Amino acid sequence: MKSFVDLRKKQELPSPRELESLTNICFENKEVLNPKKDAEEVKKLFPHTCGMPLLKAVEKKAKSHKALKVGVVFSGGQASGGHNVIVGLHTGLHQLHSQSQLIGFLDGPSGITKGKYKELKVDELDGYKNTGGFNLLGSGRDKIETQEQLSSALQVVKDLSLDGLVIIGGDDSNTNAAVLAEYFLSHGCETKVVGVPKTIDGDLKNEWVEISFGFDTACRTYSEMIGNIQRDALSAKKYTHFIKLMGRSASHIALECSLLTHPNFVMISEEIEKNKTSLQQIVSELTEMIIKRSKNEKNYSVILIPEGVIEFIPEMKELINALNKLLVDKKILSKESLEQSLNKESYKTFQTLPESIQEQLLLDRDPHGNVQVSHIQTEKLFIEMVRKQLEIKKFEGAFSPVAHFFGYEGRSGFPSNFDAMYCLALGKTAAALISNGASGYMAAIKNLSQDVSSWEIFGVPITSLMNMETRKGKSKPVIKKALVDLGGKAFQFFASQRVSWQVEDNYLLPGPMQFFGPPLTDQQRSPSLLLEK
Ligand code: FBP
Repeated sequence: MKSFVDLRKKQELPSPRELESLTNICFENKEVLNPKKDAEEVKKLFPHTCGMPLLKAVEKKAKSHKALKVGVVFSGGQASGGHNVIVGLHTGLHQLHSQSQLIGFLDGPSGITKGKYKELKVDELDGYKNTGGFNLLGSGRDKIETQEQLSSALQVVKDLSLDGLVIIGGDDSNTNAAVLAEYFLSHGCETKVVGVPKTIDGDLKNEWVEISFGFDTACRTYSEMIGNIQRDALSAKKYTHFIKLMGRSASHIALECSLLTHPNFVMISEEIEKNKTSLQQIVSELTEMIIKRSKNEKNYSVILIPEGVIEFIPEMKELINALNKLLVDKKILSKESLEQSLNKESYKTFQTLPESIQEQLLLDRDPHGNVQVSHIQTEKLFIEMVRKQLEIKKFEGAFSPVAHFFGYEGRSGFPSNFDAMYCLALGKTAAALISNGASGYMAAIKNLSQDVSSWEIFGVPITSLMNMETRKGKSKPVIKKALVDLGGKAFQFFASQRVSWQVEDNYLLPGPMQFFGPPLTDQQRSPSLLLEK
């Protein structure tokens, strides 16, 4: 008997009509796309790649193509579907010419600068089709930005005579793709650089990129677990579940999971920031809900907390910024020295926090100088603060909190059918863009809420998605992170429902993802993608 894994690896999924054979498509120039903000500054930094046209794939009579040699790299956190991007890229390159070669750089962008790579052949790739994770090549969070790194990358792609380089990554990695494309062009290097939009966080999205790959799988994985917990809560009727969900900044994952599961309480960081809601206000709202439910004999609830929420709570943001600055200035941070180093307000905020959270805030930062939000136990912070508040209110009901963190388990599972099809198509689009000589472009597919046969294939100039932002004290060109749009249809729908979710139990239990059989209608597309279209 064949195992699930064997069947899944062999499963054929439909492809957009235009990508059935890459010998039959070319790209038509559409309107020139300039950055919507800071166009002049971006143009100065990207003289060769700013002001390029949008490219749209159109069918044409088949013609012969030359063999291509292309490199590919994973950059940043895992997201399900990455292996299919590589399978799609390999398939596309081989449709163009049977002698094409695909080179995989190992362990992320440092694999490019250090020249660590392996050739990817069909036999090996067959074992990775429709699987999650990035273990075919490994990944990393290094950037290629110093002069030394840029010139090493140039030397490596020249030594390998690469026609193209595909960078599979999020906003920062695609910014890096644009930097490399510009650098290669300004040094007379023929290697075309193309980016592919990846991140479970869902914050790489815009007019052209409707969704990043990995988001759908991550949200369905978390939602299955949330649904299971909801059923457990309904059965045992005794626990209050505080579930922190991954998503470094934006709350797209929390919003999507709430649309899929209808929990009792959901924090949306962007709304907290807009309304300047304080930590104490959030705690009071939660406490009120717990008391109200307890009066209705519901000593259980399910609460979703986005990973990045503390950086959106005004007084916490101020405190974190002050601590970050002290760390950048290399001031040694001990709890004892903080009274002198922080202003009065921030010190007061710090003191209201449970000891374990105080310690986590003083821990080391990531390589970009950010607090490692996935390491801060926000779920425990809320539990402690709600417990205190309930004591103050002399609550007589039962409060038995359980803390959960759903994060890494959502990034490397078998991709949903949507992510699997989307990624194969993104890989083929990247191959087609390189074969058409495009550099500094991101592979983009529109019409994703529709049937695959009507998906539309584009190349979007990455510079058109950029603006200038201050990073580590310096003004830098970057792709703007897309936060939850509070005026958007997905958030508005959620906002219209959430009050009833607090009191009644409208839990949805989505169950596990389905991979075989007729598509289940509720699993075909992400609810926020459908609502926003
Ligand atoms: P990417 O933006 O690189 O896709 O990664 C997102 C993410 O999964 C966040 O949700 C999370 O905060 C972070 O990575 C965790 O990073 P790490 O894997 O370095 O612990």
